[in-house]
Amino acid sequence: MHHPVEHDDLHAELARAAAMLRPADRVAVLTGAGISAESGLATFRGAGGLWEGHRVEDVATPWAFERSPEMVWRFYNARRAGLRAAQPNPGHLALVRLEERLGEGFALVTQNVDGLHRTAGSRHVLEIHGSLARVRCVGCGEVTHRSTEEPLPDLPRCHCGALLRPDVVWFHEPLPADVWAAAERAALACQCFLVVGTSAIVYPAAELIPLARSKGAKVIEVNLTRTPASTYADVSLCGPAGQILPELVSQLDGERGQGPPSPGGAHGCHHP
Ligand code: BJW
Ligand code: ZN
Repeated sequence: MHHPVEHDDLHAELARAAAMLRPADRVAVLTGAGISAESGLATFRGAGGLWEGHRVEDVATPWAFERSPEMVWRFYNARRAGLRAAQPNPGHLALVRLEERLGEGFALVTQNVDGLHRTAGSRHVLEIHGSLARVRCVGCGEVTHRSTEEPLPDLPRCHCGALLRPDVVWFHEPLPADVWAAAERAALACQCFLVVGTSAIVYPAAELIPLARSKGAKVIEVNLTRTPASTYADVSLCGPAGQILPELVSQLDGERGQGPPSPGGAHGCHHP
């Protein structure tokens, strides 16, 4: 279905966003599961957001792992397996181009544990919720790289005999202090803060948005729907990140891009 008015709106909003991004030489980006949706990876919330009938808040906790490490490992082994078929999409690649343009002035803070930003070629990536490609021993604390290409046992164990867990951040756990400190610095220092594909309800990640804004950064949001971050956004670009981000980054270089995203793809914001 064609919605010419909404497309004109999106086109005007894209131009406004590009005008905010173009003069900035320090840009920080916060991404969430939505940027990997077009790579075929499930998001946590919304349609299909349940896993074996559990909410993420019930699986991604230290207590779930104590009670049922088998259940928690089924969840993470399934996601590691899902990654084997997943490729970075044009949204990830557009952020690589943005970093190439900005160099040291670019920081990418991601809540995602899928590693797709690095696979795409992004360099300054801050993985504040950890990585599916690492395990950590609950006994001796050793952290080991375990490629997602390699299947793990149903209940993997450390050489010390204790259980291994995914090296990710569960609810009620602290974020890795050094990575989080760098994320805060990036949010405080940037002139433009781009928020992509996150429901913006998980803290402290969501705190970065008002933090950046409090220092005068322009906030640009890219999402299929409105979120709590929309309140802080100077521009909300409603549509799939894999279409919006390439268009936005192309406009920075003064390219015409490929015209407005195709009908049925990007369109007006849903109000959930
Ligand atoms: C598209 C799209 C397309 C779809 N294009 N868009 C302050 C206030 C209130 C609560 C708290 C607070 N501080 C702490 C809390 C508690 C808690 C919390 O935030 N709870 C909230 C739910 C209320 N936070 C914590 O517990 C944190 N820890 C902590 O604070 O510790 C304190 C402490 C200090 C000292 C000692 C001890 C403790 C930790 C939070 C960890 C979150 N972990 C998870 C799992 C990681 C591992 C894994 O991946 O399994 O992180 S939960 C899950 O949510 C995952 C995600 O990174 C995170 C955010 O989700 P995300 O990425 O936003 O995904 P979705 O699915 O929610 O949204 C997708 C979005 O994309 C949607 O908006 C779509 O519309 C959009 N979209 N397709 C563009 N194509
Ligand atoms: Zn160990």
